[in-house]
Amino acid sequence: MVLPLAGTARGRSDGYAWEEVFARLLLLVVGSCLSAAAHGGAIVVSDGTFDPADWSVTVVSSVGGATETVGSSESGGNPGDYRTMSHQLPPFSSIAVVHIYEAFSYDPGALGTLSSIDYSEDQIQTVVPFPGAAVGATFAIRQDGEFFVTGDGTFTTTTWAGWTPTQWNESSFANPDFSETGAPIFFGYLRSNSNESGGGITNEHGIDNWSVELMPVPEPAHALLLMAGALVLAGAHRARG
Ligand SMILES: [Ca+2]
Repeated sequence: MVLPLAGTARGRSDGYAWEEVFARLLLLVVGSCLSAAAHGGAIVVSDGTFDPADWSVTVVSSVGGATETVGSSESGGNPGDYRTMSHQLPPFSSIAVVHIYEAFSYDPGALGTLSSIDYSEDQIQTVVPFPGAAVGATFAIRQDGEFFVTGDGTFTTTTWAGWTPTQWNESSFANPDFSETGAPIFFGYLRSNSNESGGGITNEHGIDNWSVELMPVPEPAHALLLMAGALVLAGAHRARG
């Protein structure tokens, strides 16, 4: 059975056809811009369950044989599941480890220049080597294989506590590229520790409710195109009427 090609086979002898075709093409362009503009609002990426498969772990510094082991717990979080880390620190040792959430990246080329970042996480120490022991914490990003960190979220808490630092932008980091020519950006966090004593120590801690809120720069060009499309459409309709 052959379906009739309704519409497409109909001849156009009036003078408005090309105007309408142009208007429809523009509408298509406007439509694709609309989908991009939808990203003009904030993009929130968060993890409160911490499937190990979603995260990479990179030891960026280790002195004196310090190590970090990573795990997950199905209870005791804030609430439920959380991500566990344990630092084993021989005498006079130190370590710094970057954890990156690999399940999402922000591509400025597709989503637009990244304007600002709001970050928050919940922290806890579950096994402290001595009262008042601290764990170093910062926010971390990775771009083009390079790590950049910012903020000081060093914590001593032994109950869940939130770290909600100030809003960041490109200048908060050493040398990343948040513009449309920048490579995709990945997000995570850093943990560090040091032992300046002559005895080995272990420090166990956790993270929950890791959350990144990304704000792209609004693009006024889209709004202008939208207006142009609407005007051409209005013109085409007037011509037909
Ligand atoms: Ca949780």
